[in-house]
Amino acid sequence: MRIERSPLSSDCADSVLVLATGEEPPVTPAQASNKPVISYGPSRGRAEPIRLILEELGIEYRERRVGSWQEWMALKPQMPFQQLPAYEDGDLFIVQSHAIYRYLARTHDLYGHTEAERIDCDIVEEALRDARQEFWRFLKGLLPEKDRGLFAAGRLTTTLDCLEKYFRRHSADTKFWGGDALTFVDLLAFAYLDDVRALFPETLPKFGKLRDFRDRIAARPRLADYVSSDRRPAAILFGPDGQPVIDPESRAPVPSPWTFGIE
Ligand SMILES: N[C@@H](CCC(=O)N[C@@H](CS)C(=O)NCC(=O)O)C(=O)O
Repeated sequence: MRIERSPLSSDCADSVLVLATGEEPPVTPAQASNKPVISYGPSRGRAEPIRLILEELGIEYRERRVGSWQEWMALKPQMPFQQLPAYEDGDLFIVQSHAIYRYLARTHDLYGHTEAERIDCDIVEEALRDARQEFWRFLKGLLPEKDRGLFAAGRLTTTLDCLEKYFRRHSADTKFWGGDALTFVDLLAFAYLDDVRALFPETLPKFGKLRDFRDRIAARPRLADYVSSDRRPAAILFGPDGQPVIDPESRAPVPSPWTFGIE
């Protein structure tokens, strides 16, 4: 976690936008207020669990969705690791997606109540980091098995099988991944499983406990509202050709193609 003066809330942010668009961006009521800001591209990607945590908590936020190469090239050198997402709230400025998730979890009672639950959260967080990375690498065409069917029957099935066995290791009636109550890893798991639902709708139902978990989280009132709203990006990420990979059930506008994304 880094705590320092935020580069995004300074005048730099406006100058970046001016550079990208050639005109002064309008100051919206949200920008004038004191809400946390998520900076990322116009896709779900690594920012989605941040959105899901804030939505579940009912915390209003605003987003800076970097939507062009020029805008990103202007912002990139200002980022400590030249990457996004970034999260800022007042004087707090955090980069590295998992540092952001854990910060929000620690400060909003979403990190388990016992050491055993926190260890479980950490294990599941790492397993989901691997699962999401593998999924993104397939979508980017970076895995040897570029064929959809091969991926679904191979790595995806193995990963979902491991996750399901881990999920139900204590009891077939498990409701959450990190104890008896919601934690941030449930929202991380939802982000992953919902992407699987969107792009491999025939595969997720083969893992009934995971499918039921996804459906239960999607039905939580605040998340149900978010998932069906146009606040949620339609694009899961941007493919190797720069085209957005779209959730067919999304109601949000489809972003323009460009190459910002996950390696
Ligand atoms: N470890 C970092 C990885 C961040 C990362 O790879 N960000 C990508 C988008 S998902 C990015 O900024 N790509 C654009 C670039 O590297 O120019 C995290 O978890 O935040």
